[in-house]
Amino acid sequence: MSDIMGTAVVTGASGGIGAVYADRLAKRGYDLVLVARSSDKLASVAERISARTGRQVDVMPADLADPSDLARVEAFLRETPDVTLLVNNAGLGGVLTLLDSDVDEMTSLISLNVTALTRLTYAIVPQFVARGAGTIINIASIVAINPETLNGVYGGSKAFVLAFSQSLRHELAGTGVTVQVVLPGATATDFWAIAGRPVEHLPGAIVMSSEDLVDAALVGLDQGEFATIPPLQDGGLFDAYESARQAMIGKLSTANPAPRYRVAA
Ligand code: NJP
Repeated sequence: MSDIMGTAVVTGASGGIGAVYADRLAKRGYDLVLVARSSDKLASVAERISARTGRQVDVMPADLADPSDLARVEAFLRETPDVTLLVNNAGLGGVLTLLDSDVDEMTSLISLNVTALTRLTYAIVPQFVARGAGTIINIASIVAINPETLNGVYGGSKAFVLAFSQSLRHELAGTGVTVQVVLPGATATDFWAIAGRPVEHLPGAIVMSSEDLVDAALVGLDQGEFATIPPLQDGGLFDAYESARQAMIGKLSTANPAPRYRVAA
C-alpha cells in the first residue's frame, strides 16, 4: 500500500466518471480500491491502471444497493487505516416523470444514491476525524439545483447529496477533513443509456467528456473549492446563489409568522 498518499476508495469505478477518477488518482500516487457490481469490468479497469501507474489496485465487487454488500464495504472503510480518500460516485439516474416511472425503481435509486452514500460516509468520517486528515468527494449533479430537468427522485437524491455535503463541511470544519461536492452537467457515459436516453440523443454542446469533468473537478479540489460545477462558465452565478442562501441564515426561524401570513381578522 502507498504510504505517502494512502488508498483511495472509488465507488462506481467499473466505468464512466468513477473509472476516470481511479485513473487520475492512481496517477497522483494513490493506491486504489475500486467498488462496483461488475467484477469483470472492475478487473479490467484495475489491470489497465496498475499497468500504467504501478500502483496497487484492488477490486471489491459489491452491489451498494444491497444491505449486506454495503455492510461489507462499510466494514472495510472502518477497519482499513490506509484509506485517505473516498469518492462517493456510484449513482443511478432517471429521465422519466413521476407518472411514467416506477416507484420500486425510484426506491432502488434512493438506496444507491442516498443510503449507500450516507452509510459509506458514516463509516469513514470517524476514522478521518480521529486521524485529523482525509478527503471525501461526493458526486452530486446539477439537478441538485435544477430538479425540474430530469426525474424528480433523481434530482431529489442529488439535492440530498449537496445538502448532506454542506452539512458535512460545516460539521467537519477544523478537523483536517476535506469535503468536496461535484455537480456534473451532462457527461458522456453509460449513465444516459441506462436511464433510457442514450447520450447521443443530447446536443453535443451540452455534453462534457468524463475525462474533462474529472480533470476539472480535481482542479477544483486542488484549489480548495467546496462545490465544483465544471460546466458552469460563470462561477459568480453559483456564488450569488450561495450568497442568497447565506443571507437567509439566521432569519429562518422566528416565534411569529411573517406579516404576509397574518390571519385575516
Ligand atoms: O454513470 P455510469 P456515470 N452498486 O452509469 C456503478 C453522476 N452524474 O459515471 O455496478 C455498486 O457510467 C456502475 O457499475 P456496475 C451520477 O449520478 C452523472 O455517469 O458495474 N455500483 C458504474 O461503475 C453518478 O452518481 C452525469 O454497473 C453501482 C457506476 O456506478 C456519477 O455521476 C451527470 C451500482 C455508474 O457509471 C457517476 O455516473 C450528473 C450498484 N448498485 C451526475 N449501480 C452524467 N453522466 O451525465 C451502478 O449530473 N453502479
